[in-house]
Amino acid sequence: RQEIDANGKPVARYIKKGVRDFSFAHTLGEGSYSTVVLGTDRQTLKEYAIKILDKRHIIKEKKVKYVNIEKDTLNRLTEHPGIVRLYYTFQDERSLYFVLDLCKGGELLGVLKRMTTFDEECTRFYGAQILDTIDYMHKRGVIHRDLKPENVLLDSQMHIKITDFGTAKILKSQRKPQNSSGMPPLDATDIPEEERASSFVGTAEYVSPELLTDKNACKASDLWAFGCIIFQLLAGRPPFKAGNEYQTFQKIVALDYDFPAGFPAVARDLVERLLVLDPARRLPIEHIKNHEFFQGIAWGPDLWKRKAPRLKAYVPPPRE
Ligand code: 3S1
Repeated sequence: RQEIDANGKPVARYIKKGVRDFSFAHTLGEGSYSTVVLGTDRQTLKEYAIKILDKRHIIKEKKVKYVNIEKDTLNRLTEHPGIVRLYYTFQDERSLYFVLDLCKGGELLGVLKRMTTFDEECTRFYGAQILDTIDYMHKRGVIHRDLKPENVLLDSQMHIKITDFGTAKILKSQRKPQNSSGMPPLDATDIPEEERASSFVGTAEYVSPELLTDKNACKASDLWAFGCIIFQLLAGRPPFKAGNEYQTFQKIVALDYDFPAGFPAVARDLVERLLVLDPARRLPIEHIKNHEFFQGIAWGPDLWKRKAPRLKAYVPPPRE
């Protein structure tokens, strides 16, 4: 808002948005600690997804820290089309409000379930958008720690937007030290750091083995989850799945999984280089981008100008 001060000089005054600036419609989703509602800015008529959190419930359930992590990470990740953008936050006596990008296409998981599987072209497109977004997050010092097809939403263009940063981790140092030894510099943020009170474990099927054995997540933990997602898009099911969480964890730490018959060979090679128990030996992002599976992908901003491919299920070649 442009206003005139006491001396007659024009000043830009920022006016904080509040509950009264939006009209609320139907619920888009409900979680354990929040409800997401369709909201419209009364002035611009732009539609948003508004996440509403009950303050008493958040305090009672000791989730204050996670609400702050979500706000802080989203405020750090504002310049990328692959991340659900946080526009405004405000509160009233009862609730906290996060005004977010509306994702009309819903969850990638829902789309995948309707399709059963994705063909190689769809998997390449959605895989590339997810990887480009992970690359941006990691460069901004954020590890998501709970990547899965439920946390990948689709906008009206059927482009992805990653959500749910409540369990993300903000890395402290982002500096790469100079050295004169001729050795490649170690990136402190690539080495799992000690985390005392780390009781957090993401969704069982996508949890990395290092989280289960050392209680430590690093950037490469997101690439393990990425490998699980690539497998799931083509196979229609995640690689590690069992009757209960404990059995799923046992499969993960034993790298006990199989490719369905007819799984494409090039994609299999990529998944095998991502589902590697030692996080230090997992394919780094730059190598994933250059893997044959992603041949022909233009990385960077052009990836977000492309028209999404028509959804098609994977049809395995006939067996001999
Ligand atoms: C709770 C449970 C919320 C829905 C739509 C499951 C989150 C949800 C949601 C949006 C968001 C889901 C977040 C940002 C949205 C997912 N933008 O449109 O279905």
